[in-house]
Amino acid sequence: MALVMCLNSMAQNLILNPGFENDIADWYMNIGTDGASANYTIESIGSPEGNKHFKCEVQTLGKNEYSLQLRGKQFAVDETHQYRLTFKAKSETSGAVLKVYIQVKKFMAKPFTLSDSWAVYSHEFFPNEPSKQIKFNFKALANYYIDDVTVEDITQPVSTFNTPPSCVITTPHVNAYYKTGSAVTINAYSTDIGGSGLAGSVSKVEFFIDDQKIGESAAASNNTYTIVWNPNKTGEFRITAKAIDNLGKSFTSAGVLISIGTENAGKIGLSAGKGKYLGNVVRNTGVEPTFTDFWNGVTSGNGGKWITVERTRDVMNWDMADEAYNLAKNNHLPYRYHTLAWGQQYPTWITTLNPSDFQEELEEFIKSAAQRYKYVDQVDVINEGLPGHQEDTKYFINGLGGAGVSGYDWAVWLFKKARQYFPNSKLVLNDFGLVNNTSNIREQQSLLKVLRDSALIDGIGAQSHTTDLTAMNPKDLKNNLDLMSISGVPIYITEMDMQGVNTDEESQLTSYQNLFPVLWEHPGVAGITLWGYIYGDMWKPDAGLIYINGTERPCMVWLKNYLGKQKDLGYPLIGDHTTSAAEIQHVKGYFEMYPNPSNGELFLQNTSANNLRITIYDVYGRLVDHFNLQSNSNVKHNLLKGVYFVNVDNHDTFKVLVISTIR
Ligand SMILES: [Ca+2]
Ligand SMILES: [Ca+2]
Ligand SMILES: [Ca+2]
Repeated sequence: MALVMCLNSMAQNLILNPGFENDIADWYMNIGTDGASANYTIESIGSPEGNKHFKCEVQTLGKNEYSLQLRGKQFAVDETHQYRLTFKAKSETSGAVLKVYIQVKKFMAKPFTLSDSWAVYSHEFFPNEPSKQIKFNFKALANYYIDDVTVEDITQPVSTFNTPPSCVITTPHVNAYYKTGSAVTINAYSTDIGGSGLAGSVSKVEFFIDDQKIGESAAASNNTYTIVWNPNKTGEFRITAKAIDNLGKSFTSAGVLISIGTENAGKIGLSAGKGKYLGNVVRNTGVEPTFTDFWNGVTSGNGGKWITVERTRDVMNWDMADEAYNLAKNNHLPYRYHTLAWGQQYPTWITTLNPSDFQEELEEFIKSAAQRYKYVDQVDVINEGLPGHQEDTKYFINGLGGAGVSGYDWAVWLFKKARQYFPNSKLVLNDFGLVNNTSNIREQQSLLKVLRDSALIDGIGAQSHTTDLTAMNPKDLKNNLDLMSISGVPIYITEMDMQGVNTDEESQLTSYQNLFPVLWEHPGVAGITLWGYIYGDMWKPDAGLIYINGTERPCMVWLKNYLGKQKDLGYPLIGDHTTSAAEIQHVKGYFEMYPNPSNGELFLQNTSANNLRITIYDVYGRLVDHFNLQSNSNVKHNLLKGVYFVNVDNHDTFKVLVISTIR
């Protein structure tokens, strides 16, 4: 990006009389009428800037933190710009807190703990109102000294660079399976925002099967372009989508490998047919027997981490990752690879490598993972790379070229290698502290911009563990998801767990009821992965949804009910059923049986005005049960794993598949 117009090279200080050189002009000193008292003076010895500085000698504190306050004049700001407040200060009482309000009406504040010698303090912010005002609050019984107050617009210069459009196929997922004759709905999320260039628009998205164009769409709903493909042959196919922006620049999505066959497709997980996957994690203890009763996406919690795979240099161990991957592969579920680069769980031998050896080893790890796992829907390329999150991210930063010209050369290296070796996977930047923290989102977006400019990013991974999520209010969560969406790529909720604010069933249920729908229904969220579900046997033990004996916690009962009520879109993880389309129609006329396949609990519902005689047989024709089902009523029946035939009124017989039984 050589062509950069330096619009902001002459940043202007928005504070009048910023260094108190005109004494107290343009500043107002407040002393509350609640008993607070202080001496406000201008001193002219020892100023860090110019010849004068401000001093507040606190004598008595008031009731409120704003009882003793120095405030400047209001100044206008652009709410889309970023600003930086800096000032010099000290207090003879080291550790005294100076709290600064940056607000006229809408609350914004930052406390600073002062040292006993002059130092520079700074804080960056995005205004949440059209005018701002700086207000220093003196909160301790101490002397405070202030000088050189500055607020500057630090918004990055506008670039003439045209960022390519994003394009991410959100459904079907990699490894999806359809029975011939089923329609395949292809959704591509595409925008022309989120890069360092000016925002543009998407003119159209073209769709391809094995590089043959099958159609295009110029109309988006919530940034999603859709076509329906009716495959007329069996086999494996590679779907891609190509977005073209208003200036003619294009980008072709990562591929999506799907297969079409003659066997029936499974209907797996609570969200089958409900438009998005709801996945879970396979822990070190292996695949939970009930996993596919509930979940239709898979991540290995630890198996894919570099330390697990290559604890000893060049000795690869994929056992744990294989187990999770095979669960996904065999059931046609989306698989998330977690993770290529994490500054916490990495082999210790990498810390002593020189950059060239480090790059060779890391590339070998990435290549090996990609070669071993063909059907990976998403890759967490970097995990927890935000500044301050994992100190040892430094090994990756130093080993991969540091910040460099882009500011993120090390990260760009990783995403380029991931793109090269995983051409059929979405590349995701994963971190915690996003759903609940706008500054972290902004920070992440400075890297996302660089990746968007190079078309290297397909998703924002927001971990959403209980510590971030459970106590949030729905409005803040919605706002933060909206903010994430301005990066122009889908959001993947990657490690969700919630234990409730009181760590009990009731508050957990409240958290689920308040927050899960915000995540699920947000148009920018492409899918959700939970981080465990068995109570006591997960990273956050109290965040479980089911007790070890199979009893569901209230949030699980609610979750099933909530998802059950969502509109049926025919994807994901649904294709044909164990009954034919004609049978289903007939069934629905007077009798319903669900879920099918079942996890052992089968609901039989008589929707007719007459009582029905129900008889259940197993595959050998042996009678399993028989009973009367009253008009307009339903019963829950428990069955062991197997295939059964349910006969209604000695007339219609329906097949039900029980794929496992609740323990
Ligand atoms: Ca001064
Ligand atoms: Ca563009
Ligand atoms: Ca190696």
